[in-house]
Amino acid sequence: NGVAATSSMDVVIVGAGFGGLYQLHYLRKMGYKCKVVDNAGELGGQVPSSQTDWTWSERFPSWPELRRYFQYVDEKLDLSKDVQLNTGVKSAEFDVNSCRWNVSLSDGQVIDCKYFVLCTGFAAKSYVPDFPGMDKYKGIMHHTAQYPQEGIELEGKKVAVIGTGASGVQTIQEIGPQVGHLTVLQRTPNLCLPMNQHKLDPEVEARVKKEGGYEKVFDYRRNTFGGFHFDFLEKNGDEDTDEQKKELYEKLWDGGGFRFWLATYKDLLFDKKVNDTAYNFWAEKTRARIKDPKKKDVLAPLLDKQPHTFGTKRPSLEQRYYEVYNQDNVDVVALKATPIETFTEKGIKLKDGRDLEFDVIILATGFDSVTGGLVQIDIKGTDGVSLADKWSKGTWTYLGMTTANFPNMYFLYGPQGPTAFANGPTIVELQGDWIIDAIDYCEKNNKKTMDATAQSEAGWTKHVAELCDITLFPGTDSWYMGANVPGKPRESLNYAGGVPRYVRETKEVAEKGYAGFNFDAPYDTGKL
Ligand code: NA7
Repeated sequence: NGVAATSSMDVVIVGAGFGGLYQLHYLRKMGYKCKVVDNAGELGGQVPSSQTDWTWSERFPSWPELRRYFQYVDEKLDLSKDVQLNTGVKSAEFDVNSCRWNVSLSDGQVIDCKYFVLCTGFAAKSYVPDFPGMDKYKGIMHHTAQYPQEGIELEGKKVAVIGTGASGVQTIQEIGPQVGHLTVLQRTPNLCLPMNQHKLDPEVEARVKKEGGYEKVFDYRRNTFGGFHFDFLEKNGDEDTDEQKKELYEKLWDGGGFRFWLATYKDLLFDKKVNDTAYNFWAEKTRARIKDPKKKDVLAPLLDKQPHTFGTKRPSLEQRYYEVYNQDNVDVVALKATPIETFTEKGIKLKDGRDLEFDVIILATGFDSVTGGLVQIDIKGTDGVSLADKWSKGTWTYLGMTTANFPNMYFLYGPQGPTAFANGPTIVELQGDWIIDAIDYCEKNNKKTMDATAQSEAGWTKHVAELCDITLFPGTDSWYMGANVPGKPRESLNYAGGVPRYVRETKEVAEKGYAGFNFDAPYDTGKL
């Protein structure tokens, strides 16, 4: 629309995490001219995947190891030459005349491209609550997503952490042993599970690789509910006696990671009574680790005071989280009983009159998850309506990868896909392949545009809601339901049907010649 493009591409990809780099690698291999842009100063961002000639040293790798992995993949696949870092997308507009996207970057460049692929991840926009008096505070304050890379000297300091999601838990267990005094301000306890972190034996890893073990795992993952290398059992909770349940729970607990959540009875997330047995087991295990009876009740309440149904918020994986609270210099404030009255120049005043002073406040308050990263970019479709406006009262997608009136635009790891209940790399590969195939289909068949119909996105949106409504998820306030950010529409942001069903449904659409999409639809060019 009269915008002078400074360069022309087949595909612009937003985000240089695993999702974006996957798109770049395969689309480029197929001959498409691609460019990746990312706000960040280095590649990375999401969890790694299947570069099988890399040897991981730990079950859950640290950031330095992830960074080395990305450097390795970058060198091997020569990715960086098509990646522009430290650059954001300011806006993107679909030109109905040329049927191409004009993508405006923060450095002033405008790229015109046929396909616009958003791989921003589900946590691209951080969320900071509007606490009273926040601007009065004169000390050091950071959201976890903007925490300085070089770190902050915390030894001997009085520190507050607000929020106990995955970021809060990780922060608390890391800094607890370093700081002078730590106050955790917790609104809702996190039903954390043992990470069971351990070193990987390079010899064992080498053998597994040689025997094709990695490929087997990658194949298997596509057939499990969460895209992990384990799955729900074939039985419901009431098929087992209490003793059998206990035995199973012990086994899952020892296995660590998400097993206790996603490798258990298949009705855990459907039947509250079965769920309660898991909650009780969790509470017993966790309470045993906390010495102070008051802290016990705040961090791991008994069932009659349970904060939410087990597993309806993402349980975080912890290593020594609960032991940190056994230190004398660590306090926890239950914000529901004792809310924040105001921030002050030196710290935080609570409603019970306590005036706490802090050198550092860490806001582990999460993200405007799943949709926030997409709608914060000013994207305008065929009718000039922005994505933010289109989704202001609720999210509409087809297959969790496209949305009507935004032709040739795809997103992955976003709303209405199996994003939050599932393993990131699995989803990024499955959706990534689907998007790559769709682009290739358009090119091979000389299609100028591919756009979801209003009807098909209405059908998918209803389907996603129905899949969620029969589970226990809607009963809990969580970012899965858009309920963590005041004013955000409450809806299922995630596809709760599991990975295999999602794969089947999306594949079927492709096999039917991309049923539910309009190709080369005429747009109102405003010329009549
Ligand atoms: P999360 O998991 O959304 O956690 C945010 C935390 O911040 C959570 O404990 C919230 O309590 C708390 N929070 C949010 N708003 C407030 C206010 N107003 N007052 C007090 N506390 C508040 O974000 P993370 O960054 O930890 O993790 C994001 C995901 O990344 C995670 O799920 C993993 O998949 C990886 P609440 O529970 O809402 O009461």
